[in-house]
Amino acid sequence: MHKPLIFLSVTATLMATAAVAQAQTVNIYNWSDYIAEDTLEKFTAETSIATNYDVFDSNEIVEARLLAGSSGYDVVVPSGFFLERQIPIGLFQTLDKSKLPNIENLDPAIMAIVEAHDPGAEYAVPYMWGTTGIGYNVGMITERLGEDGPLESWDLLFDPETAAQLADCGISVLDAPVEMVAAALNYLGLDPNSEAPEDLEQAEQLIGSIRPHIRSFHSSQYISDLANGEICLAVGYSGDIFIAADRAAEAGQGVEIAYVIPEEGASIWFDMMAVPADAPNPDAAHAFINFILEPQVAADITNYVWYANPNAAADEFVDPEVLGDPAIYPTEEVMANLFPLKARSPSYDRLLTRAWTRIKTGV
Ligand code: SPD
Repeated sequence: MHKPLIFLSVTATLMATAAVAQAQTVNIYNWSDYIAEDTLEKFTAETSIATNYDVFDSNEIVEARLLAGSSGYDVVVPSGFFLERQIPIGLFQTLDKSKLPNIENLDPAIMAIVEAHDPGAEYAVPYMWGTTGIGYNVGMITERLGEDGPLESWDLLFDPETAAQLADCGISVLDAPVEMVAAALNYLGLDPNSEAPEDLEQAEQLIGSIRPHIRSFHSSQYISDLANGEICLAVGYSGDIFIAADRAAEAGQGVEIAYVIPEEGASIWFDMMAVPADAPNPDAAHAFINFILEPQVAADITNYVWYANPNAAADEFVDPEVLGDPAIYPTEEVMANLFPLKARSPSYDRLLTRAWTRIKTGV
């Protein structure tokens, strides 16, 4: 039996609308272990925009992709101190704030800090933020250093005698030259953002002095290595260490992981959502960014990855235990001990890259 013509026409229209909606895809390039399990699914359910989600674990990688051009990404999430130097060379397009009504949820105090990277939030808005400190295996470290070990200090890493005592259980540091050198400069009492070649030389010497005790340079592997007891100390990103601690606790093998912002201070950073100048689908990019700025969405991510979000309206949905943890949401006192990282100049970058290669290769 033939269907009535009107029925066929309505069906065809509905199918065409669904096809257009489905045809929209947003291509996202974000840090690994940095989103809740259901964030993308919920975004697609709410907007009918599909997602293509890739991950990276270093600012250098995302910068290289952007500089090569035609990355194919609609949303990328570099840290503020990289974004700051990527804006003037035209890597991003300005945000259309009329498509970001949820921007009003952002915390003015955080916006005042990221202003240094992108005045007026013309190109980017913050995604999550955190600190770079030390994660350690409580049992393994106290077994080697006793109860009086320098558990609150960068001595754990930068004091050659202490590092030597930990070498057998495994020390991992970030493969992130800016951050590792900044930590070393700060430990030496120098400006962590210094670009003076003689300061870099001192930092190189310091890291060189503990180089024989470092097992690996990696910026994401330490999560599972810490959780599995493969290493006992990692310089890492705050939330990543908490993820490791959570996985270790879930495994129930008695591995306890702690995160410390050392008393000498640590870097604080803000990862920023931006739209590449040649993004294939800027509309979908704005829809995604606006979705992340929803209070419940931001809180769900924080509750899953243990990084602070910049969304003031999200606080009521964040687990009180997370919100009240000064290692995730630093108190003013902790905050006073944190130093923001600044953009590096290209000429300093060349020196830094060479120094970092020498450090890693041990020559
Ligand atoms: N697994 C998520 C890691 C996020 C780290 N952000 C990088 C900050 C660089 N300082």
